[in-house]
Amino acid sequence: MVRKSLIDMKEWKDLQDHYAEISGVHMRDLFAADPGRAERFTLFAEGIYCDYSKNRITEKTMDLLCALAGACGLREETERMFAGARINETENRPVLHVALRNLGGGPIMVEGRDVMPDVKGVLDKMGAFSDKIRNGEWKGFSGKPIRHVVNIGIGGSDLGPVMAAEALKHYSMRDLDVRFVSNIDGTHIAEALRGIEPDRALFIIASKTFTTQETMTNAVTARDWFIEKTGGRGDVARHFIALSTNREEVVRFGIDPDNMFEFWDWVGGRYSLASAIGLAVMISIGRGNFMKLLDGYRRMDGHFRNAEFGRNIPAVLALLGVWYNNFFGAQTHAILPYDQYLHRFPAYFQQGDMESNGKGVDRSGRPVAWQTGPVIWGEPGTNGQHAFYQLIHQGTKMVPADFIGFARPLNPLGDHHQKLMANFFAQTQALAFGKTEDELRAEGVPERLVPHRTFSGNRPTNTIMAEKLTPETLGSLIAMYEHKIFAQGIIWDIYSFDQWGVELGKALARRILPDLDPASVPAPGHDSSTFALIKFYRDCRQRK
Ligand code: G6Q
Repeated sequence: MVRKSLIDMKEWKDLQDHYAEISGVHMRDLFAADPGRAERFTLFAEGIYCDYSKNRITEKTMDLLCALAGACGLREETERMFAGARINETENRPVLHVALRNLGGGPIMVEGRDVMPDVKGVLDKMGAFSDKIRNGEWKGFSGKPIRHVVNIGIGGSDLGPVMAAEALKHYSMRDLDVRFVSNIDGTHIAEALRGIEPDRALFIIASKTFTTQETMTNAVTARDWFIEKTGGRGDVARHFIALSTNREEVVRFGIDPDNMFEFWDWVGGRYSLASAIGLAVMISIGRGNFMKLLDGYRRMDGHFRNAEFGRNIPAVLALLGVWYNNFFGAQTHAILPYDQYLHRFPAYFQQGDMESNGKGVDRSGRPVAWQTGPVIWGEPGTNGQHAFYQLIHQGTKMVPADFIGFARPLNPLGDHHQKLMANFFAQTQALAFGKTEDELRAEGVPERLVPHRTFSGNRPTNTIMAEKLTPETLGSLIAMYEHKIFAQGIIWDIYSFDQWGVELGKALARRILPDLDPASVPAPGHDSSTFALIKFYRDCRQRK
């Protein structure tokens, strides 16, 4: 179905008109005029408290945005996703990460077959395996239990497990040492292998395709290291397992197919944490906690599927993102967790969002005439406050931001948490309300410093809170962002579940690789810059 161009929709034009009315309005005035504003613009669902009152919106804005979501078919497209339709049309696949957490739910059909028994079967297998690693029943070749778990993967097969292992470290089995290797740069694996006892190591080769250059190179290096360190006595099959969809390649690598944990082509890499790709996390936090994580996801899936747009946290966050991205011209969006355990959360959704919605043509293949996904970035608070927040407060760019925080600390130490949260609340307050020239003068600030110390305010933020960072909360937060990304993709009329943009660089790297061999004659056809760079590299390498 060819959809009407987004910018030709009546709902879009209504928003343009509304933008003209509201762009000069200050949040200070919106708050002053409406004592019920915070309550009006706060949602609470599945343990997630989402205050979006500090945005440049009125009720009319939200009504118009929700009307846009309706006109773009968000409800229908959501149902198509949950029903297993092939909504990833450029790869001709369904998009069913929601099936991975549909535990206790009904059947989900792909090509007339319920996928839930397979999902549960793999989860049971993961559970049994992680129990054995954790209780020491699974022994290395020398008879000792496993102590080091090294996950080798990249992109979607790395960022999620790293993020979740860090986020849930508090719940982890501390005497298991879980490490992650992703980069093709040999430094990554060289450092990751330091101090590992080979007879107590488990290598998890996490690759959906089992052909990814980085992962397979690192896997072969790990296998060579293992064989060398064990003097050939080590049993690769006891120390290497695979998370993959590609049985043939897994077997070719020397992994026992019984130790392959399967997932399916309807699980996109960046949406695969809840699949077998999460095994390192399950080993670290245990089967029970992993199931709680899935339950948090499931609850947010249900909320997104069923709540009306105006009461729907992922939909509201998506619509606010569209509001700033497409009407205010904001180029970026910051994710700012006030929790050290979430330090990889922005990086995880940097991929989740930018690989999904960094697209330049609509679903019919026409170049889009509107902005699509923003640049996603962020760091934990309060560190960021002492680094880049200056620009968010006083720079010339609008940077809409999500502030994420928790009421209860996992490490209650003195007054750390009270101070952390005081900063958390203060930042969104400062961004919304700023500080006026009059206020500065009343404080006796010298006139020449007044412009420098003025804060314009009116800078939008969402405050997302939960009682405590638990596996359930993390699952709900992840699903919240996943569905936000999906909803924005539908509104922008783009395919969010392919990633053709990463292919060209990979293909060119394959072509360049033989040219780096000093004995080779570089293939013709490189541009003059690339040719000169390769020459410089080869010359440096040939110097004694
Ligand atoms: C994610 C992408 C990409 C992918 C990696 C690893 O959505 O598809 O980041 O996850 O390229 O792929 P493999 O798991 O196949 O090694």
